[in-house]
Amino acid sequence: MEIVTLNTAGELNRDHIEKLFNDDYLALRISDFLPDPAVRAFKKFIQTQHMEDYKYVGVENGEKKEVYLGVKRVGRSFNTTYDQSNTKARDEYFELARKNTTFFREKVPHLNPVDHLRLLFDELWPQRVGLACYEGNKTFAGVPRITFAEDSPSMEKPHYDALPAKFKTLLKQFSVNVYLEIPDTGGELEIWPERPLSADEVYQVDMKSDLRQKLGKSVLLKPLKGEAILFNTRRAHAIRSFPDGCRIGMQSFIGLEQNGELIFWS
Ligand SMILES: O=C(O)CCC(=O)C(=O)O
Ligand SMILES: [Fe+2]
Repeated sequence: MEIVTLNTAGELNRDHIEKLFNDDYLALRISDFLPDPAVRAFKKFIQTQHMEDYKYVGVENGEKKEVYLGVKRVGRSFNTTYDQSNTKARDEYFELARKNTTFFREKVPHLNPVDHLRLLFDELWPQRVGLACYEGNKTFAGVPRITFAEDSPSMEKPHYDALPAKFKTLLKQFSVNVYLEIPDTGGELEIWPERPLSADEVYQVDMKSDLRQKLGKSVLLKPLKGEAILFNTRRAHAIRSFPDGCRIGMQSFIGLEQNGELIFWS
């Protein structure tokens, strides 16, 4: 399975997107997606912001559970709204979604790399492309994710990401990460080149089981500063631990809907 690397955002075309969606690629890498001055500006801003634990929602012993996999985030993520009886969490997510989008634009005078990718996809993809919308509210896309060396061993646990079917039945789900800081040693993105699971299958995987032992051989990708990497999040993936420093990226999911439309959200 191929890993394709483009030198610049300008090289991206519709064929690459089709091949990514068709799972012909294990990953699509775009070098220098975010120019250096912008990498520095986003990183500097993110490092001054309040951070919360970015809990992963997985299944343990048949029940949905939040698991801390070593990642912190700035702003909220949509998975905080998965428990639909918690209307407060949902309201807060959407309130912060608007606020954070505006705040980032005011504070960092560079094009947000996740917005940039969303625009590129909109220009190249024949169907509609846009932020995901739930109950009339637009989501936020481009959450900053931060991991410090001491928390990094928790990220080695393989996981899958899938929007629960109660929100939307997506054909496929991908992720884009744009990297602002990568430790010198370790911090690789690890992907298992196996058949992507369905959303339902993802929620049958027990996070307590030793997934690493069950999965076959993986592929390691060492991200570069300013690079964008896209991959199918219904394939098992993990991040390798690192002894020093921190790892910072900005991330959005990309959902391929049944009708070919694309939605972005974090
Ligand atoms: O930080 C990364 O390299 C990958 C993050 C991840 O797990 C995801 O985008 O789903
Ligand atoms: Fe993930």
